[in-house]
This record gives sequence, C-alpha cells and structure tokens, in this order.
Amino acid sequence: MFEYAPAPESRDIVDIKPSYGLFINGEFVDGHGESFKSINPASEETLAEIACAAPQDVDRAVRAARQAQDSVWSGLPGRDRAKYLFRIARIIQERSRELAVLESIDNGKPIRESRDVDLPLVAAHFFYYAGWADKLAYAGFGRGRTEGHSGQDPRPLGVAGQVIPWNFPLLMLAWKIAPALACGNTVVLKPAETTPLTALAFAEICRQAELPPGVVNIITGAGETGQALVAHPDVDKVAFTGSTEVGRQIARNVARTGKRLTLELGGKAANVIFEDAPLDQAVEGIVNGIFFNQGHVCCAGSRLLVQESVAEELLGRLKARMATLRIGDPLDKNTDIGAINSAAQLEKIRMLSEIGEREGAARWSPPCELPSRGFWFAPTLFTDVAQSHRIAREEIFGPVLSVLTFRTPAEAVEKANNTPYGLSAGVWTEKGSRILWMAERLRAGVVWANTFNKFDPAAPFGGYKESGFGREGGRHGLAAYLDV
Ligand code: TAP
Repeated sequence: MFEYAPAPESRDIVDIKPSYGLFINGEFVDGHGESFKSINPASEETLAEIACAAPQDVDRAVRAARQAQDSVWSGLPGRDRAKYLFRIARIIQERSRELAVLESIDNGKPIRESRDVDLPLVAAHFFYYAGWADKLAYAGFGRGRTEGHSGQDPRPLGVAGQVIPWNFPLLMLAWKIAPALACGNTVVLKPAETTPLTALAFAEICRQAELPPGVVNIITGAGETGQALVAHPDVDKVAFTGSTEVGRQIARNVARTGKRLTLELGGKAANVIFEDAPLDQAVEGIVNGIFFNQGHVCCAGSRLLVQESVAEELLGRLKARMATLRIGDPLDKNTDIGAINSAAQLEKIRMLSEIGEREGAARWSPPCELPSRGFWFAPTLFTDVAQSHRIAREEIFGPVLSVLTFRTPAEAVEKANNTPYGLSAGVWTEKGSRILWMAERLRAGVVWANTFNKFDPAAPFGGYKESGFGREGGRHGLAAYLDV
C-alpha cells in the first residue's frame, strides 16, 4: 500500500446562501411552516436555513402549476418544450462541477461519484427526454384522444406532485422532472428534508433557462409537506420514490381519488456469484454493488449469494479489496466511501448491524479510522447469515453486506427470490446461457449480468412486489406521465 496525498476539490465554486425560500411560480418566496437547517453530514456544520412549506404553500404551488399547465405548457408544441429541456440539460453540464460539489457537501457522497456518476446521468436524463418531447405521437402509446391538443400527441396528465428521497437528490429530481415536462405536465416537487440544496440550485437553473413561471415548483419541508402535496385534490399524478413504508401510506391515501400513481420503493438485491465467474471482476462488482454511495442505494447488491465451491476464495479476495477502500472527506477525490447522510440513518445502520450480530452472523470490517466529527460507518461484511436473519431480509441502506451461499443454480434462484422486494439482481458467470436462465427466473425489475449498478436514461427502471410499480426511464417512463 502506498499513501495518497490529499486531493481536495475546492468548495469555493459553490455559493451557499444563508437561507432559501420556496420556489413557486418562478420566484423564491417565504414558507409558512417552521424553517429547518440543512447540515453537512461529513462535518455536522450548518449549511443553510431552509423554508418549510405548510399546506397553504403547497396549495399555492399546485395552483401555480395548474395555471402554468393550462395557460402555457400544455399548449406548447413538443419541439418548444424540447428546447427548454435541452437548455436545462446544457446548463446542468456547464454548471456540473458546482452542482457535484454542492451535492457532495449536502449529501455526504464522494465527489468522485457525484462528479462522474450523478451529474453526467442528470444531464443525460434531460437530454434524453428532450429528444422525446416532439415524438410522443410515435412512442407507441397511440395518438392524442382529445381534439385540439397540440396536434396528435397523447395528452399529458396535468399537474404532477413528486416526492423524492435523499440518496440521489439531483438524479431523482431528473428522473421525475425530465419525463414529466417532456410529456407536457407541470410539476411540484418536494426534495428530502436532509438534501434540499441541489433541488434549490435546480430552481435557479429553471430561471436561467427562462422556463415559464409555474412549470417547475420546488417546495421544501419534511414528511408532512410531502403528505400535503400527494393529498392535494388538484394534483393529477403522484410520483414517489422512497421507503416502502411511506409508499404504502401514499397508496392508501391516493386510492379512489382517480390520481395516477407510480411508486419506486426499497430493495434487497441478490448479487449471485457462480463458481465460473471471473472472481476479480466479481469482487469489483460486489464492492460497487454495496459500497457505492455508502450503500444508500435502492438497488444495492446487499445480499451476496456465492457458490459454495468458491466462497472461501472469493471472501478472501473481497476482504483484501475492502481493506483498500478509503473512507473520509467526501470532497477528497481519492475517497471511496463518504459520510452517512444523517444521524438517524447512521442509527438505523448501527441498530440493524447489532441485530445481525445478536442473531448469530459473524461481523467483519477492515481496520479503518473514521473521522471524529460527522456520521460515518465502516464497510461491513456479515458471514454465517441465515435467510431468516433481519440483515438478510430488511433494507439496511448502508455499507453492510450479508453473505449467503448456495450449491445449485436452482437454490440460487430460490434464495434470491426469497424477499418481499423485487427491484434488482446481479448474476456473475462466464456462461451466457446461465445468465439468460437466471434472468428469466429472478423476480427483479433489472438484472445485471457481469456488472452492477449500471444506469442509463434509455433503460426503464422499477420494481416488482414491495419495490413498487411503474417504470422510470426509457420509453416506458413516458407512460407514467401521459394519459394512455
Ligand atoms: P422516505 O422516508 O420514504 O422519504 C422519501 C421522501 O418522502 C422524502 O422526501 C420524505 O420527506 C417524504 N415523506 C416522508 N413521509 C411522507 C409521507 N407520509 N407522505 C409523503 N411524503 C413523505 O425514504 P428515504 O429514507 O428518504 O429514502 C430511502 C428509501 O428510498 C429507501 O427505501 C430506498 O430503497 C428508496 N429509494 C428507492 C429508489 C427506487 S428508484 N426504487 C431510489 C432511491 C431510493 P423527508 O425526507 O423530509 O422525511
């Protein structure tokens, strides 16, 4: 091992204001709720005071979105909506370094990831859906059903109320806003309480792009604000990404209202390693699968299923690789694992890991020094895990991997599918026929073969079972925002 010199990204590029208002109808306005602070999880330093939207603010935002929908946006030809989306995409590219630094400061993720994964994907989503905006009549959903609506395009749904989590703040915003606008909807979006800053920077980008006021509204606040948004009677479409528990509440509230709903919820993915897999590559895939973004990933490969014949060898190589992971300052370009997003999430990860030990699994982490301030958790591996253990069943949403073994492909499928979730899975083998055999049987929205955590705006993403319903991304992602 050699030592790395510090390689800090400069934070001077971002200008964080002491306080932020709500973005409604193209203006920053005060909220009527009690404002709250956004903190840097790597240092616990307060970054800014954030306005909180009370029900009357939510109402104001929905009315602004409705007005913009009726008077401007739904009447614009697709090619004109596309121009705005292309403009937004280009501004995101131009400001990507600033946005990546801001994301790392507010969320705790390593700059290497916000710079090389989040931001390029955010821009790609806007470019991708900009491309669809004038081709909706050819997307395969049929032609427009209402006379007078811009030519023959299928109709938009109207006002979308969108609620997103804290793990990929700007990327989840892009997944929601880009297809909604491309299809002719207007939006009111609520970012997570702990990570509002990049959504508020996006509000400035909407102004920079001269997007008509009211087409995008960003309202900050906690769970109650999200609740008021999804319950608002003038919202036509609810799009939620977050935990299964909250998703269930939303499904109950939306039932029988006539609102359209998509839910992108939790996961407990199996990453399945066969004995013929290229083991060194598989180790990289396992590390990427569970330690990317501190394991705060809905589709994280949190259950490792390894064929018994290679288990010992693979675990030896995995431990050696884990010992090289660098944990610390998210703004250091050499950091692999950044800060846990909040004290509450750290507590949850600690609690489930302690339960893992108590239930009889063997816990291992490489020796590593954690910073004294901020929220940190060492990369952790559990062996001797039984399928009944909570660490094998529940989403930990942290850098914690549970290892199970199998002997036959049939047993691998059985174990992989033994979960209430169904969001993603991985298969590592040299045999193409085995990949196809597994992919046919795994109940997961996405199955990666000899790779993991690969995303592309053209590829639909979403779950089965308790991982939710509806797809985001690709042509399928348009269906969620059109009256088809
Ligand atoms: P949640 O606690 O469910 O929060 C998600 C969002 O909903 C936040 O903005 C939250 O606000 C808001 N919210 C909380 N209670 C609400 C309510 N009753 N009604 C409406 N909105 C409410 O999830 P989280 O902890 O932020 O995110 C982690 C979860 O998201 C994990 O389960 C993860 O798997 C899932 N996730 C899934 C995907 C996909 S694509 N399937 C992608 C990313 C994450 P506050 O933050 O202010 O509480």
